[in-house]
Amino acid sequence: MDKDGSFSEWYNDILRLAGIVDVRYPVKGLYVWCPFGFKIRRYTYEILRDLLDSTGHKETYFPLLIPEQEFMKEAEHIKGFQDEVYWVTKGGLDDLDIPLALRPTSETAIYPIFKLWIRSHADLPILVYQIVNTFRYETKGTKPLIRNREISSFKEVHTAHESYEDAEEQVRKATEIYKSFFKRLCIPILISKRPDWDKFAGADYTIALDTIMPDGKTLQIGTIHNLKDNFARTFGITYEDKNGEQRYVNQTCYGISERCIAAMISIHGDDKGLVLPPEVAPVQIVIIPIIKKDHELQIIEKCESIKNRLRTRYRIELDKSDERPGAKYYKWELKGVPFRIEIGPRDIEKESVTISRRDKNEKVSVKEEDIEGWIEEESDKMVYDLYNKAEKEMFSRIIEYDSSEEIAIAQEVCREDKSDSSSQNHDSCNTSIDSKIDESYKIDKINKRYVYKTGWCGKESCGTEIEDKTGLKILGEIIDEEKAGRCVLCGDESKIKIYLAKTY
Ligand code: 5CA
Ligand code: ZN
Repeated sequence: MDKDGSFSEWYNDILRLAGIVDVRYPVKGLYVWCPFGFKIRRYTYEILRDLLDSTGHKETYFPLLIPEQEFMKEAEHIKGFQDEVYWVTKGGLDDLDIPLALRPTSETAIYPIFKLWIRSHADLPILVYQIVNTFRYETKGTKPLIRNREISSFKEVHTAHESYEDAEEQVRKATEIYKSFFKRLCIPILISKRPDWDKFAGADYTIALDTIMPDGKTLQIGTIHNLKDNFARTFGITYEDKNGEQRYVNQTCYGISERCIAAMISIHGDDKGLVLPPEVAPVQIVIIPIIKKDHELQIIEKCESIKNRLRTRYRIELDKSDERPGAKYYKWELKGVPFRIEIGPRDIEKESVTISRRDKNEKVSVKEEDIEGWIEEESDKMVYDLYNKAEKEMFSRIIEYDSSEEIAIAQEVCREDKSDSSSQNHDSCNTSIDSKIDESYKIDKINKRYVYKTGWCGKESCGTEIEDKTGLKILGEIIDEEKAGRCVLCGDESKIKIYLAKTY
């Protein structure tokens, strides 16, 4: 496998070879989770559940089917989703009286019930979530775990509050929760406020979390929406405040999908296969007996006894198959097992074992009685190292510019991209500026596919022209940044710093 050579080939290979998903299901955009992949999903979503449960969120379940009249209530929401909804129109041979939408997301399933649940300020805030499948008839190319038509692992939170300020506060809390979540997956993120034309359908504003994938394109791996009272007005969700007056609630919703697993696999994986943070690894330790003649029984016994000792604390496998040790290493490296313990005659003599860490190329001899302590410490170090490596890589791909000269370089990147058949719609970026760009600099840019940071005056007309000219997308206003600068297009003073990127 050659990750740097062709990322997209590497990605498809690893999904298959490591047993994450089977893409051969005969409906476009629907994928089968294989047993190993499903375990990664389980441990990953356990983190999410844990973070939500410990911050006052309650898990619920709302139905998959949404009656047409509820779905059609919120004008902006419909506009945003009408092209993506699957409809159920028949029950057996009969036409249904009321067509039913397969949820593309659950606002219109949940909010009519919020209306029934919420009476007074004492009922607020409400924070519920569900982890369900949703369906979106995606027309952009589908890609396993990244752009599904059945999103199998959609975690959606829906909240209701007394005031707009409370909703804003919830957006901040959600951002912190998502930061912790991605930190535990060792995924660095960029946080920005999406431009108005790119916000969630029906929202007041959208905060998005993106990460940079190995091919330099950004992937949106989470979004947090302040819905203001937009849906409350549509669905009539009111409460009686302390003075006995009826008021609309203010709402937020925020979601994460299996894209978090796509990002984790892509960012940490290498040419040997998966690299997984211990917390989500289905197998955390593998023991490999190094059998030498005459010692077989003794070695196997030692392996069994160490396994039994460790298995109360770790997900552990002992590989007693007939394969050669080299073949076993290869197999478990592909699966991203964080720690490999080898035990041979020499180790037994020394009352030690030989341990190696998946993300490092070294073997360490550890005293038998110290194994737990060592693993504990190295687990923390591994998480720290994985995160820092990924973050360093991410920052190395972000460059700041504020001249049109450098926009031209972005254009050049874009022009080169047109030769790669996967990209389309960038007809406006064919200006020739070869003479102005140093060749090696240009090639470096193209290979790394930079994300740009620049100024924007905030005018939509400038925004669309920046996108057109560069063939890149505005991710949004960078949160928590000094804002001074100039609009890269019109030169006006800019209040806003933005990221520009090629996106998934
Ligand atoms: N109701 C809101 C919050 S739950 C909502 O639906 N937001 S969303 O449309 O932005 O989706 C939430 C997240 O799901 C996105 O940020 C993105 O990471 C992920 N997502 C969206 N569409 C797909 C898809 N087709 N396949 C996989 N993941 C997706
Ligand atoms: Zn401008």
